[in-house]
Amino acid sequence: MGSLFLGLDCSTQSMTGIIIDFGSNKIIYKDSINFDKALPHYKTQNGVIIIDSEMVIHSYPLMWLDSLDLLFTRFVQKNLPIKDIKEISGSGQQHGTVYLNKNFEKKLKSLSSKESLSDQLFGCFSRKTSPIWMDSSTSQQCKEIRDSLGGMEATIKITGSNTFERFSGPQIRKFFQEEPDNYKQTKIIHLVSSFLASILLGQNAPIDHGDGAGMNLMNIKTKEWDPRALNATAPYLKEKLPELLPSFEIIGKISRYFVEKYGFDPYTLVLPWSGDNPNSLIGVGLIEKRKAAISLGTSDTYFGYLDQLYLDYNGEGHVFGAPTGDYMSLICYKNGALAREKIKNKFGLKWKKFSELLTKTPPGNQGKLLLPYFLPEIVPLVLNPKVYRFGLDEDDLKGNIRAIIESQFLSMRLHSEWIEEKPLEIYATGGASANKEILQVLANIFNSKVRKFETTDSAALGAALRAVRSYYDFHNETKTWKEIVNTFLTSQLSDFILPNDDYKDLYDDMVELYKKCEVFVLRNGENPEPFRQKFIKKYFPNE
Ligand code: XUL
Repeated sequence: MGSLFLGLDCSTQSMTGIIIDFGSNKIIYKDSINFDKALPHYKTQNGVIIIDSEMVIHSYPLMWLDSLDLLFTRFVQKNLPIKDIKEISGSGQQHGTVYLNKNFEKKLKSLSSKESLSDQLFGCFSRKTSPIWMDSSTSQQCKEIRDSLGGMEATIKITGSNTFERFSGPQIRKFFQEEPDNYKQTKIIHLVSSFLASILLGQNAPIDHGDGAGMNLMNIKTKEWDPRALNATAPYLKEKLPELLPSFEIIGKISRYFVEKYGFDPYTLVLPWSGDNPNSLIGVGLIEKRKAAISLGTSDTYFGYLDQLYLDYNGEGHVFGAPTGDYMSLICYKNGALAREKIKNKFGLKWKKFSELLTKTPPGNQGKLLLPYFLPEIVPLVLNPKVYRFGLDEDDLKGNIRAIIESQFLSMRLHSEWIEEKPLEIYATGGASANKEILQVLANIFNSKVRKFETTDSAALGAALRAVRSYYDFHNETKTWKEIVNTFLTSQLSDFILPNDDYKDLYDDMVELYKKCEVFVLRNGENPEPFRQKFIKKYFPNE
């Protein structure tokens, strides 16, 4: 042993750490601190606090700090070779912002290993909670910023995305408008990723180009803060933002706090953290075109690697920086794991039974369909959550199980059409990717091969692999991304799930049906019922 790398991931519901040994291509340790369970005094539900209905959703930066201390305490208890860790990087849920006052950096530089991070940094916040990606309360600010930038197309051209409620810029504007004094007291605004990188480093860390692109503040071409976007958002904003940096540039060595408290080597290098999706791109080895990944976590995301900038002028998708220095495309759904759980829990099922029942209904679900807006949705934009059912009874156990899974993948297929290239292969990751039955539905709907990995924590793994790449680069021993992901991930691969060609036409038609239902409900389109009846007649003539 000797070349160990640590990848951390502060996701919506937990803090995960993965230590890999690049010499032997093995994950030597993996652990996760679940916020609700391990830190119950914060009273979060699924890692978040609902401040106002389902629109204002925040979390506690202090809780993330406690989880980091807790994770490293476990490393010590397990006698892990912490000293052999050469470099650390991390991953954060994207878009969330952390607001810090003038005490932050001073305190960070003088942390005592005798006390916890949260006790020492308690007084350093100009806002106690952080709005996170699930927050949908900034429609007004989105409009104001978009108008000021010259409309949707101009906004997409400048920042890589239309303005979105969860993006950091609109969230910062809302804070400035609603709490001007606290905004004034704010010395620095971090993303979840750069906040935690700062903690490891002991001083303010930069925001990387991957996560920076999810703010509506970074110019997607120059990868610098865009003065027009800054002006449209809040005054004196540039002074309050860290610098932007490529995600592969090492930013320094680990802070003394972690050396003294947990036994890290003082020469352990730190790489900028990035967002969970850019990290996952590497964690599943997506470094070439014609492949896509689907992450089935708290949020469901569909993303792919882009070798050049390619924008979605429909305004639903995003372009972020990729850790390779290129770009990535992404669409994001809020009704991911929590929507699947709503159906599972409604019928009091365990996942095993849920999967078993999923195989008991035919693809196409006899024309039964639902639109799964249990929570406000991002794609398509739905601010008033409601579940719409077509030919499906609310109490139909098996029908609802298939309907929720089919609806999620039909929506992904429909709304990823802007990426133009049909993926030849889809890499699946995130908690629900452990479920083969769900992945079979995915393979059939996209008519594409699906690759399932042994580890579902691609964000933490991606962070560790990014650390590998930059470490060797730093030591003038360049390894290509291909070499790194192929060497490491080949040993992690588990299964291929093949599509069943018999269902190709059925799902081609069902995407159309799904689209009609969506347009009917959300945009006053024509009634989809005649089309649905035709679909039933064609594929389920005996019903
Ligand atoms: C991506 C997004 C989510 C969060 C949380 O744009 O909002 O995927 O990163 O996972």
